[in-house]
Order: sequence, then structure tokens, then C-alpha cells
Amino acid sequence: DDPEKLTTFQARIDSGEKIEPKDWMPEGYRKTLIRQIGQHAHSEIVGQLPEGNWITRAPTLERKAILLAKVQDEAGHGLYLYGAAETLGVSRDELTEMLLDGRMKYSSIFNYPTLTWADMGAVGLLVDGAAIMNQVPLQRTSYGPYSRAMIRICKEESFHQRQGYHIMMKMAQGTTAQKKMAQDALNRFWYPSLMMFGPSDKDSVHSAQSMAWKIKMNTNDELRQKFVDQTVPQAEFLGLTVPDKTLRWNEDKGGYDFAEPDWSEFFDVIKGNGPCNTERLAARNKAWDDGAWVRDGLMAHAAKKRAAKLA
Ligand code: FAQ
Repeated sequence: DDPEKLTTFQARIDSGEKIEPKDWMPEGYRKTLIRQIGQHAHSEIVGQLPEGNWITRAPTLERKAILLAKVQDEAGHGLYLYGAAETLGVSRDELTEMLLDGRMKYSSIFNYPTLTWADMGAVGLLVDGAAIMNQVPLQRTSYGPYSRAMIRICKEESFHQRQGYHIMMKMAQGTTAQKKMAQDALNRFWYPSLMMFGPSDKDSVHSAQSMAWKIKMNTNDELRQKFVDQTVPQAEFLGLTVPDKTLRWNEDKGGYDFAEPDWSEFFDVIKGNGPCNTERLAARNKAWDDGAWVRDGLMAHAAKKRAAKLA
């Protein structure tokens, strides 16, 4: 890249200007955005599966309607994000193919199973809670289309977190068996949720450059700390216990000291060896293959229309 162009570009970032699709940008900036926005989009799409698992088994019609709406929102979030990625010169089909053959990642969290109805509460409370903590600062990210997608997504995401909290509250105030289910769901989702923020700062290969470009606004550890500080009082209010015996309020830092997740498990999950990796990718591949006739039909129809116009 031309050093003069690089300096001007960095000055625009430093002054808080947004970078738009037709502006000059370093190749690394473009590639990093495609990786992060693409991974984010894939997470929304794969993230429909663990909750989709409970739509037919929701305990009431009202809960079913709410869950259905939430999963539908996630499809929408995926589409806004694919749209933002497409402005960087990559097509949605290319991104999808990279997800399906394992060249691109999606969030580690969606490789864990949802075993009971209380998991819908834990996903809302913890997974959406972590997602918002990460996404709110991304509304100020330097790339215009990503920033605008984040603004719309955050509005819906805060409703998602609250619906999770409400499920957890009902379960925690229910029968002994229901309270036990809520506690069990919190126990299973706690550490995987902490992993959503990515590896600890010393192992985060992309953070320094991504923060200099304001693609990321905070480090992984900063956001993880904020998430713990926000979530522990919520769990306490519900009468539930965070599964961390080392958890202590630290007056000096004004935040909790907490146990790190098992990072070897995290790296194993992102390599493809989590409890549900195979199942999740198989489900997405099946959906893509089953939809081939629709895509082919639409393309054939469009070609016919074009030919008729030319004739
Ligand atoms: N899972 O150098 P860093 C949602 C990879 S929310 C898998 O720290 P970076 C809403 C990383 O790609 C979830 N892989 O990376 C919802 C890199 O590998 P690479 C989606 C991970 O990018 C809720 C390597 O580790 N949200 O879907 C993870 O600077 C409920 C080194 O890591 C976003 O994607 C992980 N957790 O920071 C939907 C937010 N963490 O590519 C349904 C946007 C790291 O070199 C239901 N993304 N890796 O092979 C980000 O903010 C960042 O990309 C981070 C990672 C913070 C996730």
C-alpha cells in the first residue's frame, strides 16, 4: 500500500470519520472487515439452530410466538451483516460457501447444545447479554455499513436479552425442579459465554491492528470484564449462583475477579471439535443443498426475463 495513502487513511480513522465502500482502504482493513463481519453474519445464521430446536416445544403459545420472532430477527441480522460485507467486494454466495466448507468461522457458543427449556432463558440472558456487550461499542466502528447494521441490530438485541431474563425469572421463581433447571442452564452456559469475547488479550492476534483501525473498539478482556460485572448482579437477583467459586468483588479495580474459561476447550471448539460442530455445519449444508432448486429456479426466471427484454 502507498505510504501516503496509508497516512491519510489513518488520519481519517483517528479523527473519527467513517470509511465508506467507495473510499480507498488498505487491503488488510478490507480483509479484516470481511473476516469479522462475515463471521458475525454466520454466527447469526448458525445461532438460529440452538433456539430453533425449542420452537416446537415452547411451553405456551405466547412463548412460542416470542421465540419464533427472536429467531426470525436473527435471520434478519445475518442478512444486514451479509449486506454490509458485500459492500467490501465479496458476494453472499462466496461467504456462505466459505462457512459451509469450514474456511470461515462462526461464534464458538453455537457449538453447545440446548438441552432444556431453561436453556432458552440462559441463551437470552448470557449469550444475547454477551452479544450486546460486544455490539454496542461496534455501533461506533469505523466502517460505515457495519456501524449502521450494528445500530439496527442492537435495538433488537436488547429485547432478546430481556426475554431471556424473563424466562430465567419465571423458572427461578417456579417449582424446585424449575429452579434447578435454571441453575443447570446457567452453569452450562456461563463459561462458553465468557469465551464469546475471544481469547485473552495476550493471545488475541488481531486486536492491536483492529483497534488501531477502530474495527474493534475494545479488547476482548475489557468486554469480558464488563459482561461479568453486569451479569453477576442479575444472576444474584434471580437467586441463582454463578458457577465460579473464585468470584469476588475487587474494590480497587471496581469490578469482579473471576475465573478464566478453559482456553484449551475454546481452541478445540473453534478447531471444529465442540459438542455440536458437526451437527451445526451438517444442518447448514443440508439447508443450502435443499434450497438449490429455488436458487436455480430464480436464476432461470431472471435469465428468461432478461432475454425477453432484449428481444
Ligand atoms: N468464536 O485475534 P482474536 C450473535 C477467533 S453474537 C469463534 O481475538 P478478533 C448474536 C478469531 O476469529 C456472536 N472464533 O480475533 C446471537 C481468530 O481466528 P482467525 C457473534 C473466535 O476477530 C445471539 C482467533 O480466534 N458476534 O451471534 C471467537 O480480533 C443469540 C483469534 O482471536 C461477533 O462476531 C469465538 N468466540 O476478535 C445470535 C461480534 N473469538 O479468524 C443468535 C463481532 C475469537 O484468525 C443467538 N466480532 N475467535 O482464524 C468481534 O468482535 C471479534 O471478531 C471477536 C474476536 C471479539 C469475536
